[in-house]
Amino acid sequence: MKKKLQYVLGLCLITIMFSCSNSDDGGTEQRLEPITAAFEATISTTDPNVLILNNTTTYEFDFTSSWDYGLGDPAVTDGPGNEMVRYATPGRYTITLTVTGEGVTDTATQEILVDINGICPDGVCSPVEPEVPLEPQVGLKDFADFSVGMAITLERLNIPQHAEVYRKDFNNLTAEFEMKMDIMHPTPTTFNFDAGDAIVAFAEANGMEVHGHTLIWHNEFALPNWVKNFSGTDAQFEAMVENYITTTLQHFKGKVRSWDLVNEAISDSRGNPLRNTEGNGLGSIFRQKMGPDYVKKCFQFARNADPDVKLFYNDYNMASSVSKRDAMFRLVDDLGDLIDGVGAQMHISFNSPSQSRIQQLVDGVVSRNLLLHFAELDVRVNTEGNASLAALSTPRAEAQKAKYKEVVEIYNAIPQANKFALTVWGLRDNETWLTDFWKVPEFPLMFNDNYTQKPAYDGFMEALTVD
Ligand code: 9MR
Repeated sequence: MKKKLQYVLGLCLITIMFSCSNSDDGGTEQRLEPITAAFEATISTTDPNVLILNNTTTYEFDFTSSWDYGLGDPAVTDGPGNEMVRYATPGRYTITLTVTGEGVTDTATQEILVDINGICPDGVCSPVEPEVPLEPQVGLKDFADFSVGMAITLERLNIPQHAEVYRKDFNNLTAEFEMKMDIMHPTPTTFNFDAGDAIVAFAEANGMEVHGHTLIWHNEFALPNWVKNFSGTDAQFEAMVENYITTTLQHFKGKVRSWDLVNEAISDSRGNPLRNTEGNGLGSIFRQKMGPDYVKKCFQFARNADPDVKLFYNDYNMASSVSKRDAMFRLVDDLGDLIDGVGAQMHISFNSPSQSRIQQLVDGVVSRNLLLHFAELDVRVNTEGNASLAALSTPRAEAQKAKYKEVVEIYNAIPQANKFALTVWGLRDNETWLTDFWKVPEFPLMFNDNYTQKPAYDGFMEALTVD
């Protein structure tokens, strides 16, 4: 997103060395010395995402100048004074200054890189520097013999208090939305891995893993419009999906150790068939265009692209619904060696599903020698749907703690060979997706809005540390 800033006064600038190249230096015989475009670019010291552009072109006659900031917008006329342009999103941008004088046009260009710290000085991005705490911070991850995961957004990685807790307690990151199809394959001819790359950079700088989520998901919030309204043949659709899976997996090869390759393919309706043509956003364009074997096809494409990455099928309500669980196992059994693990989303409530139902699901995964990911854990407390619930009561907080503890105990007890990760779906209660979804207040996570730990956190910790 471009934001041209209006403030000019009082800025102190760090000059950085950007060299500008000319596309045409003449060489033919001309009566006049041709105009030569030139500009300087400096990073603002008050906002590391702002670039200050100074058109330094000089010419003895009148001339016009315009900028293309590389943000996908039309070129703009150079105004008086410096131009201040904000590059909010990590990526690679080419800035072009075009000048025209006495019928001759010349351009100067500069490429810049932007990461989660802002514009990279000299085009060199540095990994995010961990804020080294005075004393080593010990958290959940230090007591677990499996990865302790957290759902993050790129924006929150940049908030220091968030980053501090992430580093203390978690060692596996799942992007809440930045590694879905609408972001990674925004148009038929383009891919955009900038946000995913920035998340990987944060993880690498902090000794964390990244769990990729999610490549194939029917959900309208994760699909680009061009896929929803795909205009080609079914064969073209399938070729597009193969190319998407291949390109994405190869891009993140060696950096993202696991992927939810297919997400929520199974319908909640009677018999739990694959989602297909049902309306209200519940159907799957992938099933419609690629046929009943589409899940297997996708796993095969992925396996071809990267034989080493861990591939998961991820879905919800598989502990609470026996029929859905069984449908999932039929799907998974059919995949054979193509699949490494099952992601069991744990969007649960303080009182449901029961310990034994969760255990049955776990036993089914373990008996198949698959990895188990307890994914997307959050524990609802406002199951009554109380629209004016202002805070979590002590008894309900204790019940929630007990459920967290139960879930972690179940997970911790599985054989080491089946352990993979247990991922919590958000840090603070005020950032849960559930409030939007249920339209009532919710408090399903382990941290309060002020980053203090809730009893739920103690429940997680006790399951790891108390015999
Ligand atoms: O929590 C996620 C929310 O921030 C996103 O806007 C949304 C659409 O991308 O996805 C939410 O996460 C979903 C997850 O990817 C799959 N299982 C259900 C989760 C809640 O909708």
